[in-house]
Amino acid sequence: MKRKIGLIGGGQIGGNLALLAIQKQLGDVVLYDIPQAEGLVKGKALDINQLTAVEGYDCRVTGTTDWNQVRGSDVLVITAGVPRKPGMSREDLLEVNLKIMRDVAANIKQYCSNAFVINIANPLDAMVFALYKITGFKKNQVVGMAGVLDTSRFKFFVSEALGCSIRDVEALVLGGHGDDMGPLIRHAIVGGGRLTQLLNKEEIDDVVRRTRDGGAELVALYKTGSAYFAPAASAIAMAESYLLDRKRVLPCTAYLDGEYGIRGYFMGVPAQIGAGGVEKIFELALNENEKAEMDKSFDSVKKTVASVKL
Ligand code: A3D
Repeated sequence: MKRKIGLIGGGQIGGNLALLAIQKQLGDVVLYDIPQAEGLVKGKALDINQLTAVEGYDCRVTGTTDWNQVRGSDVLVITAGVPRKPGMSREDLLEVNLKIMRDVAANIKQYCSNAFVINIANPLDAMVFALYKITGFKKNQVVGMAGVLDTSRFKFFVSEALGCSIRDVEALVLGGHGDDMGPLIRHAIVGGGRLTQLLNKEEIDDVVRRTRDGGAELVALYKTGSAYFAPAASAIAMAESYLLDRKRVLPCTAYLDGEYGIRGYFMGVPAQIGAGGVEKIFELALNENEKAEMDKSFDSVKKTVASVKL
């Protein structure tokens, strides 16, 4: 039987998620949005369905404003929420997006109690915390997408700096999805060699700065919203690992229950995603500097989460 992928929010990222899910033939897609956006999701669904003949895809997209059609989804990806505009921080979105998350999470609880849920809406770490609390779902069933994207940006800037294939860059970004996210320089490997021996300090600082500002750089370019191609591809990698039980170890915003000395919060860490959802958290041996960076990032996450009134 085909799997069912529910996409909550049919805007820029939602539309790209639908397209990628069909191109990868992960299952049938339901693209949900509010009644004001009915034409948008019905249009995107029809448009994508009209390309299925080109490559012979057997999966289909349904655009809807009715939660009944989302019912029973195997995996959900949430993009319902407002994106940043130039000059805004992710935290500036908290109030407006929390209101949306209250509605979305209550419906998820009612219609999709067995789904694996991936949140993308910002501020990411606080929104996934709210989602977890409102649904009351198990800790392995709820996760946020940020680390795959931040890590992909990190790898891209490394490959650009070295002029080498991105395939041979191994790297990771830890921590919250904020301005103090932590690209792990010491753990970055290119073709078996350490990044620290391949680039000088200024070059590495530049890669780190561009990774941290990766989202803001796109907001400044787009002017009316934020990144959407790379965020969609990143969430699809997570959904795919769940649906196909790939057990990939991906940087995800996962619930920490003592790992990294943190309990009761969601933070970006390497996590194994398989049929059991978040099956395992990988704890890296961090040095003093890396621990300090993780703590700093955690302080920012705690501060935003403290403003989450459910
Ligand atoms: P956009 O194109 O505006 O789409 C958002 C959609 O959500 C719109 O179509 C809205 O109609 C819809 N929506 C609003 N309220 C509801 C509701 N109650 N139920 C269902 N749908 C609703 O935004 P986007 O797709 O560019 O971005 C979506 C979110 O992702 C924003 O919060 C961004 O900040 C966030 N984002 C996160 C990352 C991360 O890496 C974590 C990257 C890029 C964007």
